[in-house]
Amino acid sequence: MNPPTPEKGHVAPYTRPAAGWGALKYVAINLIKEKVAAGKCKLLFKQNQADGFDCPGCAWPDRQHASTFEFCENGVKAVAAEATSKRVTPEFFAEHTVTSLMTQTDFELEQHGRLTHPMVYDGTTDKYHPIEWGEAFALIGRHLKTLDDPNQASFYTSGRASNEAAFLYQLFVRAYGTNNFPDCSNMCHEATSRGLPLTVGVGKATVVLDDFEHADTILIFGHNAATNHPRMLGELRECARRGATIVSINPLRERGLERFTSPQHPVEMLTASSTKIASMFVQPKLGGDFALIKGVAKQLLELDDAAVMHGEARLIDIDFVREHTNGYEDFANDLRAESWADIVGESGITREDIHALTEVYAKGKRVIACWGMGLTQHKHSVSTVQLLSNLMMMRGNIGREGAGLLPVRGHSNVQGDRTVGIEERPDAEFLDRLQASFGFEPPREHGYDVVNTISAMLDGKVKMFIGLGGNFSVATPDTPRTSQALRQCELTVNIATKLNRSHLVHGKESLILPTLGRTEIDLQNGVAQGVTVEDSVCMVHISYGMNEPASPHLLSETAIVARMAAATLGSEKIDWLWYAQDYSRIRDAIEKVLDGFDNYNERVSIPGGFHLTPASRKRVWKTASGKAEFLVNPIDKESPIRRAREKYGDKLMVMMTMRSHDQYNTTIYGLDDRYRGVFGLRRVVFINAADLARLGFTAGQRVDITSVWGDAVERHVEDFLLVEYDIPQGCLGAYYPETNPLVPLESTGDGCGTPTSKSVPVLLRLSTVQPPAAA
Ligand SMILES: Nc1nc2c(c(=O)[nH]1)N[C@H]1C(S)=C(S)[C@@H](COP(=O)(O)OP(=O)(O)OC[C@H]3O[C@@H](n4cnc5c(=O)[nH]c(N)nc54)[C@H](O)[C@@H]3O)O[C@H]1N2
Ligand SMILES: Nc1nc2c(c(=O)[nH]1)N[C@H]1C(S)=C(S)[C@@H](COP(=O)(O)OP(=O)(O)OC[C@H]3O[C@@H](n4cnc5c(=O)[nH]c(N)nc54)[C@H](O)[C@@H]3O)O[C@H]1N2
Ligand SMILES: [Mo]
Repeated sequence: MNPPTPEKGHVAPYTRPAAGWGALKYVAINLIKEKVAAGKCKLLFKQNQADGFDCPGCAWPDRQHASTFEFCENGVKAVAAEATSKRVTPEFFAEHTVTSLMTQTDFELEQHGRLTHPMVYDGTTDKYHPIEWGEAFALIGRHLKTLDDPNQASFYTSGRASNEAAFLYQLFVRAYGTNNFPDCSNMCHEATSRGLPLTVGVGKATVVLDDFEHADTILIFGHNAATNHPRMLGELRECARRGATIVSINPLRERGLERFTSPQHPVEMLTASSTKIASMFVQPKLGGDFALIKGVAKQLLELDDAAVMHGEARLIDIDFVREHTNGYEDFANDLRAESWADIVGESGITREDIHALTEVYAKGKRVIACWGMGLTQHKHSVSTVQLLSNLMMMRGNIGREGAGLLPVRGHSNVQGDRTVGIEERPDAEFLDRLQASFGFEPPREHGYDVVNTISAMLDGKVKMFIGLGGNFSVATPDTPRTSQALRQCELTVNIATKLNRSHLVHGKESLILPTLGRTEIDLQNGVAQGVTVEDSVCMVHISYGMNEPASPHLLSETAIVARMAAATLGSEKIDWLWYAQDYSRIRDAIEKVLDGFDNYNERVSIPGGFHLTPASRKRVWKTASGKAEFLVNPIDKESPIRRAREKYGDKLMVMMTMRSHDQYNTTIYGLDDRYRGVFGLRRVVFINAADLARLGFTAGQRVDITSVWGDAVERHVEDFLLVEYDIPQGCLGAYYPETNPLVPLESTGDGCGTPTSKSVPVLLRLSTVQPPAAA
């Protein structure tokens, strides 16, 4: 993990609207800092265009790929980071031991630039040395072939991998014999992917972008759009200007949802005007959404009861409920029995405010509910997502124009990767079809997810790790234990564009395999290949790289996967290299195995691609009963947070770990979190003024943070600056990944296995680390 280096920054409230000139300035700074060659700047304007590449930034959809350049500060950062002219060469590795690189921060590691050669670790020199590609694949094949059991290897995927690379990867891994597919989704929207199928049948969005043009009410739960999906603000701006009601349900009043100056609108830029986005802010306690949504549902029911009594129009869409759903009576009875005291106590929202939110919801004729990590990284995330879905079902807000569910996905192809088979719990039908198409018996036993992979490594059950992208050692919880787990492996392999800490926290043997980014031209047999992704609203589109590759030695992810497979399994049964020579062959194979991909090659060649329409959008319910299900879940009185509170009283604080404005997950671009008014600092902890007073601290003091999970493992991080902030009492905010050492591996969401990184029980004490000398 990062050594605590003295940080010299400052805190100053941000008073301007989100985006606008502030964002433009940052774009220019990024391009200069990354030394992006002038010719490449024009490529930024090809982002998400009909003939351009798909932004590797996030999974937010775009309008038909045909609008004028959709400006997005963080998309530009992602592209600039990939297009940087800085290089991590064999000479760089010759100059640095791995031990010395470990002392650098994640920010510093990121600054070295793009990897250029395949490298192998040499324990005698503690350095990485160049290796020929062929030798690297042979080493992987040798290791995989000598394991006693295929389940001793685990195969990670980060959500940038294309459908083509991911499909071939899962084919290789299943032909090899395991379902060990940990992926970033396990730490991200897993609660959505596990929760929604049980209520509406499919774990995906039921809306498309056009629905925003018809919605009159938009509920945004636990999602920081201005930073993490900036293009979404453009959509919200249009909604706000049309008069739609936008509600932010978030412990923080995130700046971007207050006011927004659209970089797409010159008049707004020139006149320094802005659009007010959210008209209502509801600030629940961390993890309080379940109780809050239950309160809204209960209130809605009470209002509906009153309407029935007075012979007025009902608030429940009873036709929808009767025709399309199951379990409504049990659900309603549970709501009636729920105590208001528990609802108010657990949510941190007053009865009046719950009433006000219910009125807004009930007034909406077409409501979209969006959510992000604020809902999915808690113990009760699966039931929270289901409850939200039930609330939407009460008013028939699913499967009609302008209304529906929208889980806002993170990585640009995290959803597509799951669709094409990156799934540790594959369904039988998918495996049957793989078997029929490829003639091997795929393993049926479920595999390890992220957390189980780490535990299995610690237990010596997993000995080999391959990462298709990502930064496993840093993105995962319980950092020191995860590091230990990786170090115990026989071989770790990372397929990556840039150097990161997971390359340094390695197994006994280790490979770094450098790959093309999505913005780069991918030639196979002299023909440029496109790759496809699925965005947050299930649109599948193709993307062609436009930049020269960062090094002539790079291979594409698809080629790397094919060559690993050939070196391990041979090419008699499946001709791996044939697939990698022409990606349209992989798309044909996907079409055979999966529904919805008919004429895949033809349909992705149309600008904008095609919609992989989920059945729930058409009010077809792929549940066991064939109906949408109202599910009953209680407010949990046995949570680890409650137990910790009983033990530590009001000293116990609950901490969320979240993103600052200048990072992409574990990639730290800079040290500012502009909209939250933090500059040059990352080791900060946001705290309410009343808590500061109550705990006897003052803003500006430095604290050490200890997590109190209740096992024998000691978890703390040191030297964090207290920043007074508008955050509910008892709650803290700090940045990921610096605080990942505090997230216990065993603390996962019920029914999804996601680390509970938005509700960590912690204690604060004044830091024992000496403050840095005054500058
Ligand atoms: N620039 C940039 N873009 C990104 C990323 C990035 O790191 N940088 N990451 C990508 C990825 S993989 C993902 S998953 C997404 C993440 O995008 P987000 O889902 O926005 O993720 P976080 O930054 O973790 O922020 C979570 C938000 O949830 C709120 N929150 C925390 N706890 C609770 C709670 O209990 N209830 C409610 N209602 N709200 C809560 C926080 O205050 C914060 O506003 O963004 C994607 N896009
Ligand atoms: N405490 C805490 N932990 C969290 C979260 C949190 O909110 N709090 N969020 C979780 C979430 S939502 C997610 S999605 C995960 C993210 O986990 P990961 O997906 O594992 O992490 P990233 O930081 O996105 O991975 C960045 C690395 O990917 C590599 N890379 C970039 N582009 C490419 C490419 O095109 N191909 C290949 N092969 N490699 C590439 C680069 O080497 C870069 O260093 O973290 C999770 N961890
Ligand atoms: Mo994510």
